[in-house]
Formats: sequence, C-alpha cells, structure tokens
Amino acid sequence: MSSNVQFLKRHQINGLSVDFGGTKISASRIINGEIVKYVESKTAGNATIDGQIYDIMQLLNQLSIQANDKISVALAGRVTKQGIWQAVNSKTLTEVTNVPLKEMLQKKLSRPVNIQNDATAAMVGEYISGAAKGYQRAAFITVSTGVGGGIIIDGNPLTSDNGLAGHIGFTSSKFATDKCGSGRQHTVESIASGNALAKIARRAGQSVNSGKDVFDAHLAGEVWATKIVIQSANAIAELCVNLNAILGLDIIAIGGSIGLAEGYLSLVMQALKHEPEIFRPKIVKAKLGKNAALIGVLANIE
Ligand code: ADP
Ligand code: BMX
Repeated sequence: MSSNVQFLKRHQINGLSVDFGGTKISASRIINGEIVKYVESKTAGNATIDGQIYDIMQLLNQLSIQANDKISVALAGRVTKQGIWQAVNSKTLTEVTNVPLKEMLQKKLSRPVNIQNDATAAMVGEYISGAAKGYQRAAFITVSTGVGGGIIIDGNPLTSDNGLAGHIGFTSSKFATDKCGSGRQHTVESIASGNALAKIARRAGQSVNSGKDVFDAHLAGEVWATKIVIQSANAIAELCVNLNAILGLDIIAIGGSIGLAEGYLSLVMQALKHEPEIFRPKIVKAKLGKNAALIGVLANIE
C-alpha cells in the first residue's frame, strides 16, 4: 500500500523531532526547516520501555518543550498504523515488543505525536529537500546499526498497516552467511550493517567494539577490515539492483553513519559496475546526512 500523503515544504517545518536509532538517539528543534538545536545520547539497546521513553524525554527536555511545539518521533523498528512500536531485529532493541508508544507519548506530552519508522522518515526528508527532491520513485537505504529502508512511489511513501513495508535489510543476500536478530537467515543486515561489521571482525579474532572501529581500521589500510567493508558494500549494491528491478527507481539515496562514511559510496558504485547497465540505479549520498529523519519525520501533514 502506498499512502496518499501531503508533505510540508522544508521552510514550513517547525517543531521538535527525535530520531531513535540502534546506536544513538538524536533530537532537534527545527525552525522554518532549519535545525537550530541538536542533542544526542547513546541508545541503551537492552533498556526497558520506561527506560527508552525516559531517554527520549531527557532529550526533548533539553530542547525546552513549549506548549505549542509539534513533536514527531522516528524510530528503528516497525511502527504499525495503530502506533505500536516493535523491533524487527530483536537483538538491537531487546525489550521493544508491542509497545503502544504513540499513545504513551501523547499522554506524556499532552498533544498529538506522530511516530514513524526512521528510514521512512529519512526518505521523506530526502524527498522534500534532499537528494531525492524532484524524483517520483526513490529509495533511501540507511547503513547504520542495522540496514533500513524507505521507499517513495509516485510521490507517496510505501507503508503497510503492520509497519513492515520498507524493511529491506531483512531481504536475502548472496554474500551473507549468518542469521540476524530478526531470525531470518542470510539477510542483508547480517552482512552489511554496523553490527555485522563488528561481529564478523570479532569472529576473525579482531578486538573491536563497533562498526566504526572496523571502518576506521579499513581507512587506516588494514586489509582484514577492507575485506569486511567491501562485503558490506557488495551486499548494498546487490540490494540497490534488486530494488531497482522490482520498483524501477529514479534514484537511491544512501545514509546512516556507515553509508555516509568516507569512500563507502564509491565501493558500492564499484560493485554496481559488475551489473548489467539496465539494472544500475542512480545512487547518491543522502544530502541531509544524519539529519534526514529529524527533518522528514516532521513533514507529514496530519
Ligand atoms: P543509528 O543506527 O543509531 O541510527 P548511526 O547511523 O550512527 O546510528 O549508525 C551506527 C553504526 O555506524 C554503528 O555500527 C557505528 O559503530 C557506526 N559508525 C558511527 N560513526 C561512524 C563513522 N564515522 N564511520 C563509520 N561507521 C560509523
Ligand atoms: C533495522 C530495523 C529497522 C530500522 C533499520 C535502521 C529494528 C530495531 N531495526 O533494519 O526498523 O529502520 O534497522 O535502523 O528492527 P538503525 O538503528 O540502523 O538506524
């Protein structure tokens, strides 16, 4: 299903927004489409729901909530039409099962609160004022803690009542050999995500804490790390081609801290050269960078 929505233009966007990812939670105050204040904290993946809501409120409070502020929250995980929040990769957010988050936040904040998947929100941001502006059929891929996706078809975001639409990180990859925290085998997320980079490196005996450590080692010229990063880029290129074959896309924007990292997009483009030309989509870096979801999540007209 693709929902018929209208978006605010960038300069009409005002309010507070949160982007809740598997590694970091960011929040911003936006005035006339510009981020005037930005705050960030670390995600506690194993925290209880009360703990997660406490962390969201802490960031919002740092932005001094005003009575008339519009508030929207973008989230890693599935967001159903009814506003229920549920992790698809249950290892990333272990306690996020069936959480009536929209209702809980509305009660706490005494106003309507819009909640949406983080990658869908980022897609909307890129569509209204980023790399996908002017294109009617577009995808956003975040290569971050996980691998997430947002899709715009003929100007409308692809959504589903159960919130699963766009979860492209859980499609299969010929490069993958592992199961990811969704329970599915051989997913793109299991080979290309930040969590996957770290897991694969540790299994190879490297002492790393995060995907960033692997990426930094790659940039420092460590061959073992470059191999892992190239596998990630290969899987993302394969995903781009698959999406293009299914949807006939005008453009794909790549974001997330790994997607935006130095040289990553070039590796994806290199891998695309092995594909027949007709299947190669136009791919670009997300223009709004790490702010895509913060801007996009406030763009919906309710
Ligand atoms: P989230 O998943 O919370 O939205 P990010 O987009 O920052 O957050 O993605 C987090 C993943 O990206 C982690 O695996 C982290 O180690 C990795 N990462 C963070 N910063 C960088 C960087 N500068 N270069 C490469 N990887 C990074
Ligand atoms: C995972 C999944 C998606 C999310 C994507 C990017 C969970 C918790 N997350 O595929 O819902 O959009 O990661 O999220 O199921 P991030 O945490 O990497 O920003």
